[in-house]
Amino acid sequence: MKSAVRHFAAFGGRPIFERPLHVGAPNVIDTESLVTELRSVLMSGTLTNNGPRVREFETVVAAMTNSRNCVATCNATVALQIVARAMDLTGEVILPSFTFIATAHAMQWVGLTPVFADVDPVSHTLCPVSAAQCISARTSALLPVHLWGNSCDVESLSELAERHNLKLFFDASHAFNCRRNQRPIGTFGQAEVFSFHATKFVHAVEGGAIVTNNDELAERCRMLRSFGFSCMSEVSDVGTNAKMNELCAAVGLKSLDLIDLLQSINRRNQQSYRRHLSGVSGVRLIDRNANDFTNGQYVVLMIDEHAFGLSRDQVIRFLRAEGIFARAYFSPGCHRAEPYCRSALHTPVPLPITEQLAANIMQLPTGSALGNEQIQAVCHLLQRLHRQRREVSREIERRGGQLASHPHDPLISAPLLREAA
Ligand code: T4K
Repeated sequence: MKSAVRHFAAFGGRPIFERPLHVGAPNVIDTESLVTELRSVLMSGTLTNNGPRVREFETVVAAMTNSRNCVATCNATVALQIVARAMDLTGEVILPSFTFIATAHAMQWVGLTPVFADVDPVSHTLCPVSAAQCISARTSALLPVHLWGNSCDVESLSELAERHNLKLFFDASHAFNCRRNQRPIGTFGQAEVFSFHATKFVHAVEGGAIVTNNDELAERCRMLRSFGFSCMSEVSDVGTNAKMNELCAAVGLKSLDLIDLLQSINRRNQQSYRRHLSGVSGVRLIDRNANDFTNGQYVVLMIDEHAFGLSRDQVIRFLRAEGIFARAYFSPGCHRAEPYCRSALHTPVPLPITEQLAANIMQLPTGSALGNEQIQAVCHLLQRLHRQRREVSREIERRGGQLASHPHDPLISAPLLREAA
């Protein structure tokens, strides 16, 4: 039990968790049956190029999202590029700045200009009013993101896209098996893209999927995914290699088998965090939208520095020193990252909500690696940091901002320059 401030690992005490807890630690799949399945794939002689496991994976994903078509890919980043190419987008694409950099990079990579709009302060998804202000003669599409599994304001964004004759496709990397007003994510806009990266609650080690009800678009995506081949030897477009392989598909299928269990674990963890953090001033767990069903794969906190007594960055440093590897997704917003920060073209409107979220939002570990005991320890630490905020701030100041890091922390330690409140 840590009682004096010198016992905090950031001040040289012993970390609570020698083996760190991660945001995004892969959920454990039934290893025995997975190994049997992987052996059978390896023995089958078909390892990639639209094999039976990939086709089965696509069938399952299409069924679960109520979509007519699913095109499995090697990851979501390339899937977004393929959709953009398949829809012949040109010029500018409007997307939120408050997202993983892959959303922006995917567009830039295919020669489009990402233009950043602000997000809604409650759902953290693309604000239709801000997006409307970004529309120019060069805009060809809107690319909203269902961040944390929270659905976008699909109705307003569809109406906006229609009014300006823009394509609409969604980055649904966080939102597999989520629903908006009972309707599955995967059926909105011209297409939606999921990620099945190892850090996602269901995963294929690396993987992505394009889902669409537009058969023609699906066919084009399929062709672009495999070098632009329209049949075995005929090339009809400049394609890429974005195929999912059979081993990844086999992992993905096993992971999908466990989806109910993994979702209930996430929900249980969310409730546990909520219970233990209620009453801690300055810490707020972000809620899902009222009519959404979400997969709960991100535990997202807002730190109010004034009320909590320490800044978000300071809280993260203290947690990480203890082996609780909290993250600050997605700080700074994409508009502050290279190369977008260099040109006003990318940021035509002010982004006050993005700035605010990027400075105050953080994520805590969840998933099958965590039980109530670990969650209690994380919350207890937050409670203690708040209770001892004044002594902690004084001690940070005394040390000139120099804090100790966890021995396994890959983030380079930097002095804390900001003053504690
Ligand atoms: N759009 C959005 C909105 C996204 O969030 C993402 C990806 C994409 C598009 C693109 O999807 P993909 O092309 O990746 O399919 C991670 C993931 O790499 C990335 O997929 C994810 N979003 C993003 C939010 O988080 P990093 O750089 O934070 O990953 P990394 O390697 O630091 O992993 C996080 C932690 O998880 C590690 O510190 C340790 C733990 N971990 C991770 C892996 C991979 C493990 O314990 N074992 C593992 O195997 O980006």
